[in-house]
Amino acid sequence: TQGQVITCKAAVAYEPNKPLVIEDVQVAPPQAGEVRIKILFTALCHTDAYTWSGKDPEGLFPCILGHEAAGIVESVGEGVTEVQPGDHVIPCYQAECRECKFCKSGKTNLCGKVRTATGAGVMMNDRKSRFSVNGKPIYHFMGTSTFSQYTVVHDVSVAKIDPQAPLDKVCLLGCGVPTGLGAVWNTAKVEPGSTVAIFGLGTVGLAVAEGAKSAGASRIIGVDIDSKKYGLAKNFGVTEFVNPKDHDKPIQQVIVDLTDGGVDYSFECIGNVSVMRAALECCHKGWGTSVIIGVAASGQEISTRPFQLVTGRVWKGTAFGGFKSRSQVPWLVDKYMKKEIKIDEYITHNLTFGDINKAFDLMHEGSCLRCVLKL
Ligand code: NAD
Ligand code: AHE
Ligand code: ZN
Repeated sequence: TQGQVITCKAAVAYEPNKPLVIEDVQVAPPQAGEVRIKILFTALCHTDAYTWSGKDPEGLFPCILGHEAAGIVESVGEGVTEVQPGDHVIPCYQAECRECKFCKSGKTNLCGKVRTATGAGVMMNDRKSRFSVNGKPIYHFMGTSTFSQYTVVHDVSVAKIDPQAPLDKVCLLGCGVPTGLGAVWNTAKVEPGSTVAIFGLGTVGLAVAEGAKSAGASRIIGVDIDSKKYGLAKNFGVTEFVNPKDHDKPIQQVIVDLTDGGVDYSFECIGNVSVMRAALECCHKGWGTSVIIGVAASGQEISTRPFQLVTGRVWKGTAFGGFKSRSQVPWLVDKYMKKEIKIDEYITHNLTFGDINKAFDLMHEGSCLRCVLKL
């Protein structure tokens, strides 16, 4: 198949919120600096639903969504040296070129090399898509488009992993689990004994709990409007549960009262701007740090009294938990293989690719964390 167009099944999002359509899609061969991957397993992340909803300012239609996956390299374009056909890989929406201003700064995991193309749904080389249906182009998404049996990505967006690792599990290391762990370890740098509040106990929030537990946090307060999340959350390290619906007081006040003035660290894992405010304001005066992880819709803005920052609270954000993707995803895979981090526990459902619309329905049910699809 090398050098040839591959026809395979992909789930195409033609319009916001309209069911995805499983189509025969043509996938062009990889050009210079590109890699074509056979995707074997993909999970769904809340961000896929966000873009599908039409609220993502970078959302383009028709497109192929999906960014939490694992597969095997099918072929590589000219000049690709770090992976070859047969390598087991995880596509990374946050690239790492190791050459740009961002990569060289040592201050961030963001990479500038292909970001303009991935935000525009095309490949960097010719600013065109490698996907088409009957000659009509279909946009890429986040530089990954894993809801397809074959996808083409930039070489700077591919992490080569241990071939022994089970791809139906480590696909989760493409997004949600590293994001939560890294928010704690890299962005907040939670110290032993710290108090932590987590808003939103989906996969990202539970990975924050897992990270906080491993960092030695003394109290891990989980906040969710769905009380079903508590039973689950205990297994990930959450020590106390607060449901905002059980209180008349603003949730920030509830947490300040519970913690003698506020928590040392808080994390927003929902994408709701009023919760982001509460997460900042439940932090302790003088040092409390709040990390925004959730992605909020186009047009939404955060606000608080500047006094909150004047009096020492710190507001931060994180993308992919601050992890350098190509360098650190293989390390996370190794940690999973050594049983140092969980993955299996986040997978509550397994379905086949044809059931992808059902998988999105499940996402809105409290019992579903991650649903893994076999392609
Ligand atoms: P999810 O839908 O599985 O989890 C969200 C949780 O928030 C659910 O348990 C829900 O009950 C709860 N919730 C909703 N509204 C609430 C409210 N008002 N108060 C308290 N709890 C509430 O989502 P996920 O896949 O875990 O992703 C979480 C967020 O993180 C999303 O916004 C996603 O787009 C974003 N995300 C960001 C990054 C990043 O790199 N920054 C990476 C992955 C995901
Ligand atoms: N296009 C969106 C951006 C959404 C966003 O912030 N994405 C996160 C990853 S979410 C993964 O589930 C991210 O990594 N952002 C940094 C980047 O470079 O995109 C919008 O709202 O505009
Ligand atoms: Zn995601």
